Amino acid sequence: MKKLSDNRVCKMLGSRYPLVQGGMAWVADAALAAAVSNGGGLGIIAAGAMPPGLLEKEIESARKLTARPFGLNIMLMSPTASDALELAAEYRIPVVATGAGSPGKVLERLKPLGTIVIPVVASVALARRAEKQGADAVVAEGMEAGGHIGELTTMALVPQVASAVAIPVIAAGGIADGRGVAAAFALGAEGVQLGTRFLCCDECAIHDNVKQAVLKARDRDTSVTGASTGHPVRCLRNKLTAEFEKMEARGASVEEIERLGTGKLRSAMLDGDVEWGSLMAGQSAGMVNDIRPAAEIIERLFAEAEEVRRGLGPLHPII
Ligand code: TUI
Repeated sequence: MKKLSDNRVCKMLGSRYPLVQGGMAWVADAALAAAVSNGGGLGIIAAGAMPPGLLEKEIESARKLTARPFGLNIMLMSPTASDALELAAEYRIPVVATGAGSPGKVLERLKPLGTIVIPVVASVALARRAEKQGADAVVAEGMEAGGHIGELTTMALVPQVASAVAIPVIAAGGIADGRGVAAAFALGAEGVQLGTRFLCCDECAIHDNVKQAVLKARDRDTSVTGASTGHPVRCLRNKLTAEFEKMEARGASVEEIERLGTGKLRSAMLDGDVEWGSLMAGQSAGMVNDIRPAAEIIERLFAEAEEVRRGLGPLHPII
């Protein structure tokens, strides 16, 4: 029987479980990353649009909070992406994840240093390109995820990416419990990435209003806005998403739509503005029903997944 220690994602990340925490901007700080790494997964600090001085402090703080490896997420559309890249190199961050763009420059800069680079992709073409450019693994993120998303569902994306590349595939989008973890592995993934589930953990420092909104959310409480700007984003529905929908329906300009979004993720996550803030969260919000320590969430996910795996009987009637 395969041992958990044979898992390529665990080996690559130096983690007990093949789990990566999503690199959520204005959410994923040193405290969250350290809690996930201490709990057996790979915690990630999201550089987002953080000024370099602040990001440096977060990296140093995470090093004090955990002796385990942790990663850095670089959002490629951010104006501070190149600063984050230089800090990743300077601090020899062991794992760097990228999102919202092509990771060519990150791979060029960090591969010679031995950094594990894991681009988040939303299509087979980008997964193939990332592998050719030297990526160590890819996160295949379905449109069930929160924040900036692609077009394919996790169910359709993960097996197609897994067939297209030889490097390990980490599934993301719509996973928040052990059933999702087991399903991801059935689709060909060797690891999972969860974001929304970690919004509701004790160590996540976001405003309590947002945690309560996630706990309250049901299956149809997210919506995708911004498709007309080329940057579709999934959030919990509120006054902001309703206004986006109105603007898009009347054919507002990209500039006008983007202006409405400016600063709204920060005002949600830090100030708790759940009416007009951008409550980026995935469709799995409907499955998040408690706030627990990160380590307990991780243990529970894999205990449940193992139960699901063992409980799967024959998948067709035996004649
Ligand atoms: O990056 C994410 N999710 C994010 S980033 C973010 S911050 C933000 N703030 C305001 C507005 C918009 C974003 C919030 N959520 N997920 C990873 C991801 N990457 N999903 C989809 C992609 C992606 C899309 C296109 C990756 C590459 C890509 O390539 C385009 C190209 O250049 O070929």
